[in-house]
Amino acid sequence: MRKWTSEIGDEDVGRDVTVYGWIHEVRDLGGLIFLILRDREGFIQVTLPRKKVPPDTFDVAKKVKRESVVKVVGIVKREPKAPQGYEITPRVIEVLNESVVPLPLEVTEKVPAELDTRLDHRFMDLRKPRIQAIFRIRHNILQSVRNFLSEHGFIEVNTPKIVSTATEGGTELFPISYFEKEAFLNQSPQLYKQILMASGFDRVFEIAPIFRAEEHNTTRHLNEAISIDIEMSFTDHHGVMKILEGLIVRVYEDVFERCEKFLKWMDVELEIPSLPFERIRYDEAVEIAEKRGEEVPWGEDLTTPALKVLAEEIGDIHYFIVDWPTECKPFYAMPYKENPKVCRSFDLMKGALELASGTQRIHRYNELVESMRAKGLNPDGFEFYLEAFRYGMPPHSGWGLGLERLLMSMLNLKNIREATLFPRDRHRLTP
Ligand code: AMO
Repeated sequence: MRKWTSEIGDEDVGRDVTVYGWIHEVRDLGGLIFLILRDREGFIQVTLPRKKVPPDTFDVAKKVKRESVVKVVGIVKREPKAPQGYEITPRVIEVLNESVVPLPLEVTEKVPAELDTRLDHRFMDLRKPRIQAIFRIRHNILQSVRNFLSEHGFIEVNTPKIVSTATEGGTELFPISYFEKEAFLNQSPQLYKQILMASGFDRVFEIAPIFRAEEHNTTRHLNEAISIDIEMSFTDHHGVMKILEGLIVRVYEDVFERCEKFLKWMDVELEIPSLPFERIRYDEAVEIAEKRGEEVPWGEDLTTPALKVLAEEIGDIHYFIVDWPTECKPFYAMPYKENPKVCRSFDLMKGALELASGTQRIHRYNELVESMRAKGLNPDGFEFYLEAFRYGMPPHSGWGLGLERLLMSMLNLKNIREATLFPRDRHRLTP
């Protein structure tokens, strides 16, 4: 008998339904009370004319506090002025758990709140339909990713998050104590997804947290993020770029199709990108930036201002920046034979935001060891990884795609913290 508010339809008119939810609003006009009940799927108006409902039910409605959890049983009527076109005249209103007043945060959003206040009381912030929509869409993205990659022959795996080495240069590791040994939280499944290529899995993907001890507090960085990673054998970087652009388009199509209600809650109009994505070389990107007065010394990462002017020139679209200087990318990136200063690498951008990066990997043992040394790494610490390259490692490529960045760019969120339930940043360790 229980229905979500969204399930109430013409077939319920004149019948009894039971709904559960939170008291979103109370309008008490004396002899007539309107309660707006909110559940996961939307709202329903509960209308109590004093003369038409049992006196004790009317009394409960008189006293009920906003955000209390209630059960409502009553008859459905058509009501064009109500949020979903229906209202319930209740027989019973049972308060299952009363809320304390005042509320730490306004769910109706009549009073705007700072992001920090919202995150401090995140459980309450997440009650807002506009905010909950982000996570309903996120759920659909993940489903879409899993379907797409499975259809393309990828196998979902989980690799350890407690590890002994760094993988990505540039960001620091979080040290943890692991009995008598030194250990770290993993920055990326990089080494393990590569090892699985030596095991013959051929195509794997993982959706899991990555931990990065970024000191800087930006609107694009988290200290704990979710990365969608793939690794694929017998293909080069072009092969995995094709998978990546195909995946992005599929995710947009699926969200467009399945999340109409949530996109509406968020007031977002989705534009499905078209294939193939533009590819521009690193040196072309630098040239564009420099024409607009943003100097990028060759071999350095593109700065935020450089990416901003690049996005202004190219537009707020998906595009790849390919063929990065070898010194910009980690040790496992494969340099071009004909020009080892440049490697088989790419970043996927949306406007000025980096969504993903990937490379073809060095699969020959000697070259890999040499590349590690050139980057100042000691191969001894990577023995468990390097061993896999000695006994038949296929050529392979892969990428990592930041889930929060994908959500952020899709839904025009201004801060990456909006795209994660309980963000971990430079200052935030709770909730
Ligand atoms: P990279 O370090 O570029 O590459 O990370 C891949 C993608 O992960 C996301 N990301 C982050 N998102 C939020 N906060 C962070 N601190 C953060 N750090 C990374 C970004 C980024 O594009 N091993 C390679 C991938 C590969 O080559 O397979 C890697 O980790 O969206």
